Amino acid sequence: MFFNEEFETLPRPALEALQLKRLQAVLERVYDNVPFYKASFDKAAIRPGDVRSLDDLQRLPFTTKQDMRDSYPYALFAAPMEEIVRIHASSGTTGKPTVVGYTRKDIETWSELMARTLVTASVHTGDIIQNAYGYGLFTGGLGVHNGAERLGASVIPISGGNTKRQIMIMQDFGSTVLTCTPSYSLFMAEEAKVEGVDFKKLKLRVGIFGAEPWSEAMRGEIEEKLNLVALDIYGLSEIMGPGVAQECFEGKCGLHIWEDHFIPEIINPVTGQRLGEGEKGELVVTTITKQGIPLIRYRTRDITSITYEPCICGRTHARIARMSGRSDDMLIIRGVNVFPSQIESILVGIEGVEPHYLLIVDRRDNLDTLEVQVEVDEQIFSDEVKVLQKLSRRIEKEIKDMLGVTCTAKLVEPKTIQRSEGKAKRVIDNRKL
Ligand code: DLL
Repeated sequence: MFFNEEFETLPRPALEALQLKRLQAVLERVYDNVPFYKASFDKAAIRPGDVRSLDDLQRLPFTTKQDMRDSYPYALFAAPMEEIVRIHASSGTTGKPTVVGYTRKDIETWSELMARTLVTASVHTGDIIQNAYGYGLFTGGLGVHNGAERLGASVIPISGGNTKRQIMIMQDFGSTVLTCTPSYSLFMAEEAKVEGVDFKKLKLRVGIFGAEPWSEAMRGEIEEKLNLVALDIYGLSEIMGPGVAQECFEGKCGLHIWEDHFIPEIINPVTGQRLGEGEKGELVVTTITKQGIPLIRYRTRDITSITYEPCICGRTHARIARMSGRSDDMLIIRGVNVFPSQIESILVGIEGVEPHYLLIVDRRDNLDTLEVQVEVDEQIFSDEVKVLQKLSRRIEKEIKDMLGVTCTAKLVEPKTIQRSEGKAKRVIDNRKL
């Protein structure tokens, strides 16, 4: 099933020709309209006209989150304010948010790409989408919403939060599709259990989960608890919002990144050199159709790899692997690089351990320490101390064996780790304080 078959299945030579044409146009646009780009291209001694092939893209400088912060709020906009019809922002962990603006055409493109994304996840007219991504400055709610309307599916704009009402609505309205963060879906499952609601009796068939890192193990857990097919959706406000890349229902193996609008590259985050197919590194994206705030070689900080192998769904667009973390979320504990998602995979694989955890990093006597707080199920928690100790030792050993990092595991009572209705907070790093 396609939303726009012609573009979703463009043979690679045609896709690349289109990319080059669009790239050249966007470079002219930013050079003429955004002083930041004029300065950065001039500094690199490159003019838009010098880019004659897709390979030439590598000669252009990167754009970073810091560049966006320095341009707060509007200095990177390439369209006059009279043409901007929507403004979103993503709240950073520190300081001011990152601001993005959309022209009317940008909103149309986003809606079209989000509709394509939903169809890629098997959504069709007649489906009832319970959209529990937050509505507001965050792009999740409105992004999915516009795509659902563009597609012609029924969308329930419930937004995040009020979990009891979510459960009621999914039963009474017969929601067939759930869209929210993966952590929130598990919170809903918990709440539903307390209320005696059986997901097997609900109509939900597919969940489109993203906006935060999650693991393959967590997918298994969600699919079992919510009785649906869980698919991964990727996006970021700087580039557009949700709908930059989507895992297809048929293949369920990597996320198609919409290459007729975005050019992906994978780079070594330290050297900035481009990496080859299959190699893991930082995703860099160039937007080639955006008007409001086009970004050239934007460093997402997200770690993944890319493949151009054909996919059984028939789409020709490259696939990026599930994000394994962010280069800036990567914890370095006594010199060992660890992503929270790696710890999550280990925890979810251990019986009796619930997928709710918190990593607390500290420094004592100049040595880093890692405490892994994780919930265990009711039954284990009421077991004797010996059983609990054995489980803690097992978690510590598995983390040590698989990741090479020493930690202490602290088993906590069910439902004591703070739940999130949006993006989950998994790490408290006290070293920075
Ligand atoms: O999270 C957009 C979005 C909304 C995506 C709804 C998917 C669904 P931001 O708030 O700007 O935008 O956060 C973007 O979230 O750079 C990643 O680090 C992370 N992220 C998004 N999707 C995934 C995913 C939205 N599927 C940042 N897996 C990105 C892992 C993800 N991380």
